[in-house]
Amino acid sequence: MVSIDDKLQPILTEVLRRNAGEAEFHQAVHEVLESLGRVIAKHPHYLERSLIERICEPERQIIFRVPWHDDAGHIHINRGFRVQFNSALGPYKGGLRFHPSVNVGIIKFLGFEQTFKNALTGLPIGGGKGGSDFDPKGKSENEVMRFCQSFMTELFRHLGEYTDVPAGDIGVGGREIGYMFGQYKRLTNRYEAGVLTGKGLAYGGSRARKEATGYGNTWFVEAMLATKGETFEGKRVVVSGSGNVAIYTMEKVAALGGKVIACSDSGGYVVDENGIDTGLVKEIKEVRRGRISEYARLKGEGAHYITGGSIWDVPCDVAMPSATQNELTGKDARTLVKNGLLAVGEGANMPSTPDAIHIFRASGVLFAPGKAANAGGVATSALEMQQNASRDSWSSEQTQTRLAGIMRSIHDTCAATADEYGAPGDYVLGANIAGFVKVAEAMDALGVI
Ligand code: NDP
Ligand code: 2IT
Repeated sequence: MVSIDDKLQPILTEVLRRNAGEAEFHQAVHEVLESLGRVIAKHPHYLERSLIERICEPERQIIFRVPWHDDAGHIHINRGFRVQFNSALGPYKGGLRFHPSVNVGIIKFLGFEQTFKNALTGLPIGGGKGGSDFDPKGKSENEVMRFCQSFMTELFRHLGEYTDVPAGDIGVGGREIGYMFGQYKRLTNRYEAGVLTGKGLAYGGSRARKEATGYGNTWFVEAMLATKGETFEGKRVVVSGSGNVAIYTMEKVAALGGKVIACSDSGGYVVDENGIDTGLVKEIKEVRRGRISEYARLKGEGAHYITGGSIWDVPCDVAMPSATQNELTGKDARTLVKNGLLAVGEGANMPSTPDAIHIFRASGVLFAPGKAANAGGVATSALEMQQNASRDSWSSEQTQTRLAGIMRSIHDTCAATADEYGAPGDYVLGANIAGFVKVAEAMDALGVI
């Protein structure tokens, strides 16, 4: 890891002490603090007014029991989380993750990142994140529904369109949001559409929300490539994952003339030199909830499935990690750079390890950090909240035009901030500083609360 400014070291030490064992949270805080040395040199009041310590401490952390019955009548106990990280800019906003790996450190890192990401969108949303160690894989529809209902039976008292507005993340898509919204409505006897986003179009969802994260990341990378006179046309692109973010990244990359040659899930990866057939991935993942291994069997010639090894061994011009945190290591980064990599767009949250980021930055690879590049999902969630508040429903074209404009503006803000702080082309520094300054200014104005 890169060292941080001496004046910030005691803050990091205290975060590590106070949040013992929460490795992912430590990593996320370290990365942001690394960028803030230049800010406190210019604006010492952020340090003097303890704004950095304050921003690292969540406003509220909720941990609760989630009991549910499986189809055979057995009782299971999962753990539910909601970390309400920062509400200086608006109601807490951020997804819910259902995955067996979920723990408080993971939710905290996600909530911390979300706070800066949401600030970068320019929309009035604070940061939060939640979820459970529940594993939706292999569960029946009824089991998923009962789990979602039990989860919401506790969480609902902490939510509200002016308080905290969750959405999806890993393991939580339209189906789960529907069950949770239904239970919230039943418990409160209110049709409070703006309490959750990522809703189905039939009951208050926004057009283009499902596509937003992947499309947004692709537009961000397109803008970054343009600074070097490059486009997606003819580029070989590798996208990890095959869930919501990955699918719509692949769709947009192909629409812009790129060729996606590989994608994955936690079992392995597929390579298709003819270009991944996004329609087939949607059929396997969105309809059948199957495994990516089925892709090679169904597609036939030109496609093969590989277990073991790393998807980042596949030579490409652009890498778009869209599965999970720390999925792209220093070793992977070295391989990618050796194979001629031009750009990285992080669709997932914190998918590159600190080592990997260091290698990309040192090699002159265009690198778009997740908190900027994948902000299109939450930005469109905020547009969903706007539509709900005005009891309106926008066309897909109108929503996508707003989203494209927001992604362009995030790109330009990161680039301009990096220039201002003497690090042209450093989107990590640009995103961390621009996000931090926006939140810190609002916190300062609101007093010591
Ligand atoms: P999905 O659940 O739709 O898909 C997740 C994909 O990543 C699946 O292919 C899954 O494989 C793979 N994956 C998940 N966990 C692991 C793991 N531990 N190891 C290997 N592969 C894994 O989630 P999303 O597409 O919504 O989310 C993907 C990433 O994007 C996450 O980091 C999320 O935080 C981030 N993100 C999501 C946004 C959204 O709007 N949904 C917005 C911004 C960021 P398998 O099915 O085998 O588990
Ligand atoms: O990480 C993220 O930005 C998300 N999972 C989306 C959050 C949201 O509230 O739409």
